[in-house]
Amino acid sequence: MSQSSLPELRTFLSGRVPDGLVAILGAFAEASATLRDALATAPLSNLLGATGETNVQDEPTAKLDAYANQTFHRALRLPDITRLISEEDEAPVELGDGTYTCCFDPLDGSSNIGVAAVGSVIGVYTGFPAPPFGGTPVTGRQMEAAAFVVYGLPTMMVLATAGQVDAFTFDPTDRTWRLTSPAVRAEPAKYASINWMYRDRWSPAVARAVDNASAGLRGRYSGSMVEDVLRVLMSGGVFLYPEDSASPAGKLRMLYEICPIGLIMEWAGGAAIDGSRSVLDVPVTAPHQRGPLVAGAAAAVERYRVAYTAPD
Ligand code: AHM
Ligand code: MG
Repeated sequence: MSQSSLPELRTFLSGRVPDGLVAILGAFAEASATLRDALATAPLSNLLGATGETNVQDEPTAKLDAYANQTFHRALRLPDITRLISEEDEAPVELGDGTYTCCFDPLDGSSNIGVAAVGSVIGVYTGFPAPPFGGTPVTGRQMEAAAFVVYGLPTMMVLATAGQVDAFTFDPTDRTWRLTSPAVRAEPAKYASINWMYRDRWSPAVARAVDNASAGLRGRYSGSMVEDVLRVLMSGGVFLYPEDSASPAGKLRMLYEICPIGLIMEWAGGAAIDGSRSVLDVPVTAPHQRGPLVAGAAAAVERYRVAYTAPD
């Protein structure tokens, strides 16, 4: 049953952020709703499986990766957007001379397509250097907003605007996003979320930092960062994807995975670091730059930092 008394996303945003940003976040939300419908019926509509191609990162492209990328590209051709950077595109797509650069992961958690929750992530940046991107570094501090969606039941969007984090639930009866958790605060740690099967790949510093951060916590790991981060934020915990011998720089990407989660965590009173410093202070000089991520309850993240930076 629809709870139409709860504030709707565009009403919530209007007056709170500039009109251009209202349009961008509204378009992101609408595209996410379209993607949610496609995901809900994917096995019935021949949308599962691979396209047979690989993306810029040499990963096989799922049909839904391609569909999701197209959906966000269509939605985000807006006058206030200068360029779009997507996980699925080799190069930034230049649009015009607007204020914002939108960096997005159209479908996060691709290994879970058809079997478990997946999501979408966006970071909205200002002051991005003109192309070719690479000379002047960008940092996550340049974001004015960030959001991620988890296509589960319920389908939820966590949104960081104006220094605050709020969570919205998609209402399929009238296709609105309604504010269901205002002013979210990162809960004290209860869960640790990491791929423990990679322990043999960790350096001694990473191994002792993981142990220090996760001591006394319960384990939960889905393989979809968005789902794991939602749990960490709402139920309390720490999400970790450190660098390892297979991904020496880390696996996750700075602009459209790590930084948006970093902004959300910091504005919710939690923390997000690369091991020693906030992920929002890491200079980024390439669209698909990778990094390590340890994000969640401030005390657990601090336990990681202390052990990681201690002398061997
Ligand atoms: P993707 O954007 O291609 O889906 O990759 C990112 C995903 C994250 O959602 C998740 O945390 C991680 O990769 C899982 O990786 P692994 O299977 O190595 O644990
Ligand atoms: Mg991803």
